[in-house]
Amino acid sequence: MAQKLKILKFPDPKLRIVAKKVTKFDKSLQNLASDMLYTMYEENGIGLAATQVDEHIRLIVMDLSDERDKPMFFVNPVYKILDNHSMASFEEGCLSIPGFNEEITRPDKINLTWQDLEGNSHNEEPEGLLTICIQHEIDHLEGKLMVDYISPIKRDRIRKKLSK
Ligand code: K1U
Ligand code: ZN
Repeated sequence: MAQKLKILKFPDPKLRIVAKKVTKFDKSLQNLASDMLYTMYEENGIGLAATQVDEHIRLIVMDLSDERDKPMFFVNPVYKILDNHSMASFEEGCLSIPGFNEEITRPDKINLTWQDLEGNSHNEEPEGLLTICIQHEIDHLEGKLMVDYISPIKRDRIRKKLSK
């Protein structure tokens, strides 16, 4: 039975830890992925990185479907920005920064490599929201947050609001 995990909130310093590569594709990895997916659904999110639940390994869960029945798991994801990319803006949210949405500009064409929960390798050029969401989630694994893309003044205002 999956469990709901606590999501770290900005400005918790643990959100700045750089996640380690996954080397063991075992039952405990599957259990964590299943708890993260349950937590993401409970919080109405479309993605969640292990860093956000205080687990510092390179694991991401996602579901971009309207029916919330197409879970995706990304282990050790890496992306390269394609030469023919443009920059595109999207109003992003973050479960670690509740009540805050911001237009973030990111490259719109990437090549993505990852492993699944069994350790099999995959490579794809994703489209649409997946391109945006995976960059947001990989930022979490690097200890980077949406607020790092905005002005220090605005970031400080959010920090004060969420520290109360
Ligand atoms: O990683 C997270 O904090 C989850 C985050 C993922 C995300 C949303 C939007 C753009 C990039 C990454 C969320 O799920 S926020 C909540 C949400 O469901 C949502 C917010 C804005 C647009 C679409 C969905
Ligand atoms: Zn986030």
